[in-house]
Amino acid sequence: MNKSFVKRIWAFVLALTIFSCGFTFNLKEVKASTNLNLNQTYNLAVGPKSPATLTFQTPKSGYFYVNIVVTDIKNSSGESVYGNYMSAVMSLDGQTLMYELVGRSDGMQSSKAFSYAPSHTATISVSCSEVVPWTYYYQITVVNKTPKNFETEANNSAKKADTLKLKKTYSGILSKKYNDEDWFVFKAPKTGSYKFYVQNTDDARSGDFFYATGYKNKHTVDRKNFPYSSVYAGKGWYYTSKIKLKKGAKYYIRVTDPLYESIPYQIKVKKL
Ligand SMILES: [Ca+2]
Repeated sequence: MNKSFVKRIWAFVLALTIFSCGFTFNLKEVKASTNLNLNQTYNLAVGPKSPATLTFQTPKSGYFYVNIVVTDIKNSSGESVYGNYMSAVMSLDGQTLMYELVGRSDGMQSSKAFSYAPSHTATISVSCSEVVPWTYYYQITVVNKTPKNFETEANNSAKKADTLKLKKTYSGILSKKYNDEDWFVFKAPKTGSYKFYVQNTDDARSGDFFYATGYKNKHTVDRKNFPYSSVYAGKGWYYTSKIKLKKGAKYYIRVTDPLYESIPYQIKVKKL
C-alpha cells in the first residue's frame, strides 16, 4: 500500500476520533500525565473512543486512596450536559481495588484506603459510554497520607514485623483484597507484666471485624493469654490479660482476616 495513502487514512481516523471526543478534548494533556504523581491533582478528559489508562506507584510509606470528581460533560457541539457516568477502575497486582461510576452530580468520590508494599504500579482505567459522543472532564488525585507510627508494608510475616514501643499508639489498614496481614513485635524493656490492646476503628458496619493473635515467638501462638480473637468495630479496645515477659523477651502480634476491603485499626502495649 502506498505510504501517503496510509498516512491520509490515519489522518482521517485521527480527525474522526478528535471530532467524536468533542472540540476541546486535549490529547496531549492526557498522554503527558499518564503516570500520576502522588498528592497532585490532574485535570483530564475522556471521550467515548479514548479510554485512558493512568498509572501510579504505590507510596513508600503510609496509605493511599483515590479522589475523583466529574467537573463537566460536553456533547459534540461543546455544550455542557448532564447524565450518564464515567467509570474508573483501579487495579493493583491483579486485584480490583476500586470500581467507581461517577456522574456530574455525584461530587467527589473516594476509593477505600489501602496500605500496600511500596513501588508497585497501580493502574486506573477511565472510560465512558460509547453510545453518545460526550466528553467527560474530571479531576483525579491519588492521595498519600503518612501518619506517625503507621505500619510499614510489607509486614506480612514475623520476620518483617513492625516494632511496638511503650507509650505509643500505632495504626494500620488491613485489606481483604490482597489477603493482607500485619505483624508487630514488642521487646520487653524490663521484666514485668504487660497488656496488649487492639482496636478496630472502622465505621461500625454490621459484623465488621478482623482477627488478632498473640505469639510467644515467631511460630507459637500464645493460646492462654492471646488466642485467635475477633476484634469488632464500634466495641472500643480489645485487650489481653496480664502477660508476663522477661527483660528482652519478644512478643508478637498478628492481625489478619479483615471482613472488608479496607479496615483501619490501632494497636498499643502497656506496662502494668
Ligand atoms: Ca501487611
